[in-house]
Amino acid sequence: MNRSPFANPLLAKAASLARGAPRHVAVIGAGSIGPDIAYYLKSALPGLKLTLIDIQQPAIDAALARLRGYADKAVARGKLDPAAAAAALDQLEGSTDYNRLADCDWVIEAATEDLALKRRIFAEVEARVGRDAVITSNTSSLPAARIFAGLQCPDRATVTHFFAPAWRNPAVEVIDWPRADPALLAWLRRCFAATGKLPLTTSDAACFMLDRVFDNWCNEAALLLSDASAAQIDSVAAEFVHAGPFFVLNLAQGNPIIIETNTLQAEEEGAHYRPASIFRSVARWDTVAPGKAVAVGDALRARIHDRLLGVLLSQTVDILDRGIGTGADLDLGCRVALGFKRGPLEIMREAGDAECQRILRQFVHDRPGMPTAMRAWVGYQPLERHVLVDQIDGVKVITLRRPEALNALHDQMTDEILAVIRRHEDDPTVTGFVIVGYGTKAFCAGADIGRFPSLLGDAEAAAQYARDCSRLLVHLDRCSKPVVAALNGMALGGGFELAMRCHALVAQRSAWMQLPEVTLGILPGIGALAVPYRRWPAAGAVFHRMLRHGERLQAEQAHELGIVDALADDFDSLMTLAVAQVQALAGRVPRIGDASVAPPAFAAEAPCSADGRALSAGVVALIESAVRDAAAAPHLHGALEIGYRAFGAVACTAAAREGIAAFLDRRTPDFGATG
Ligand code: DAK
Repeated sequence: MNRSPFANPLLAKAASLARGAPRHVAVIGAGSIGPDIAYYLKSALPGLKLTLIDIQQPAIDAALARLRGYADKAVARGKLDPAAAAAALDQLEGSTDYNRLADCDWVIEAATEDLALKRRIFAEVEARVGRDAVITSNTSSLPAARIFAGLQCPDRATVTHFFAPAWRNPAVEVIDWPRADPALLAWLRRCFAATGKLPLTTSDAACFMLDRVFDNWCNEAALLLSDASAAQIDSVAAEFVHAGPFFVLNLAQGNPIIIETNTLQAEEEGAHYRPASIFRSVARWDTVAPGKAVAVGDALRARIHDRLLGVLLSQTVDILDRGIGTGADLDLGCRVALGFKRGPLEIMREAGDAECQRILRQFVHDRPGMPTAMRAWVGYQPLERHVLVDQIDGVKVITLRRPEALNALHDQMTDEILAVIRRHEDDPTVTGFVIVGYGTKAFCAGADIGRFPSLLGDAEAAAQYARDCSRLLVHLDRCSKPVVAALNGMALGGGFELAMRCHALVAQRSAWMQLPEVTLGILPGIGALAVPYRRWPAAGAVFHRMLRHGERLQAEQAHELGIVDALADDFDSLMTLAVAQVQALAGRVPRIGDASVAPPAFAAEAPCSADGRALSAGVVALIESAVRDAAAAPHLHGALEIGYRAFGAVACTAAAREGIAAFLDRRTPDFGATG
């Protein structure tokens, strides 16, 4: 499984791939998912020519109207400007004529889940497209080996499994089946990652990785209906998922899908996968909406809980034992594509080994034939969940991967970065490290704001948390091997604080930096009050504005100020520069100076954000005094300590409570009454 040389798909350089960006894509099937795939592609690649093929003209007309509706809605909500919407709808056509495929470089089939139909379509496609055209099928269950058995050139074909709604849901499974050309897989993975998707490589098992989880989760829920109502089962499932299985089945009209996919699994792997017979007699489930619950007695709750967790554990160990996907991808995919609150391996870790083993033992007893663990329990946990690790020319590339939160840092991610550096620091074959963000939008959107509410109100605990969180940064201060930050997009708050402790920064021209903490009623507690003034004293006035007003700093200006060492036009050159910087710094890692510094005085200015919103005067005053005290401190350690304590102080303010709550409630904070 996964023959790609890189875990981060964007590290496969464009020039190394056999194909360039697609120019003409056809999507076959104007039903439910085809048009959504088309809209995703046209939004991400507006210059692309896209042809939607179907045998029914009314279906095509309805699909094109749907796409126009999406674009209109996005403009009305301010998510898309009218010019971008017009570009997304330009060069978009529908046709019932397969001859329109002739000059396509990629054909995506998204017809009904019917093996014979799909094979007929691919025969038609292959008769019309050129030898180099890529062919992919959007199926949630049918193995590539079956679908493409009749193709003359199967090496250019694979399954790309999208998730609803395909224009917005980033997950897409890319199936690595033996006959697919590895270069095709590398191209598809890069193409998806470069257009905002999250490609997850899986092997060619029936239902791949994520549908094995989803289908069996739903099937198990249906089997439990002999003991409990759909509403009770969904109420208990809320511990694990944002929406219960029956609610989702109603939403997706999913009963026939479970019948199909579980019948396929039963045919391939045994009768224990047979779909619950009730799926054939019920059209709509009587259940509760997410956030609502019905009463469930303790004994019944425990039984439902254990069966649902049982099927999740059973599928998880099976997926990992058979190498269908990786643990990190499974966790991420379950969160992003299936709406799980935590990935199954995270749930396993939190529940503890003994409890999980008890539940799995009971589950395979109740459901004979279902998979059980084939190796020691501890062996299932991945080394890293939130970072990817690659190697280029003796340099370890650490990719921050939390696409659902723009790569925001949390404790586990910080610990993983530190663990990777520690693991390779003494390895003579490793020259140093590059840290980069996953995707094209963000290096890192800062610290995970969801963590902050628990820090408010206790100055000592908040300051201690800041100290604890700084262990990675303090390690970088002393690290003997160079660590370079490659800013591939926005670097905000704690993400910029991480970058400023790296030994060099390189950035794409489109990248930008910001310290938005003051707009949240807090302050940056892990270095930004102290480090920039010691490291780039000439940029003191710029950092004052960033700290007090949350002003953005564009990569080009940061380069002029000497904060960013080199600029790149695109991701490939960024990585080349970053690796070269590591090599150039080997054996002469620069250190942040200890000596006190004299930053410029703060001008008397109203506390307001760069876009004119009123901020908290109290928080601005805390920032200014901490900057002055930290600059005067006789050594870096003391200056950092001032920042930790300032964070403790700000955590006890009404402004912090308001700012954090407003972000999490998705509203503008009102600092009018907070001081
Ligand atoms: N934390 C958690 N989730 C985040 C996030 C963050 N920092 N930034 C973005 N996200 C999530 C969004 O909530 C959204 O989730 P869903 O709504 O899809 O569930 C998803 O990422 C995509 O974001 P948007 O939909 O908002 O994307 P847009 O392109 O529209 O906007 C944005 C991008 C970056 C302008 C916007 O997301 C934004 O304003 N995000 C917040 C950025 C921010 O304020 N970051 C700084 C955080 S404060 C300390 C340690 C560290 C720190 C302080 C103390 N101690 C240990 C004491 C550091 C503090 C910070 O970093």
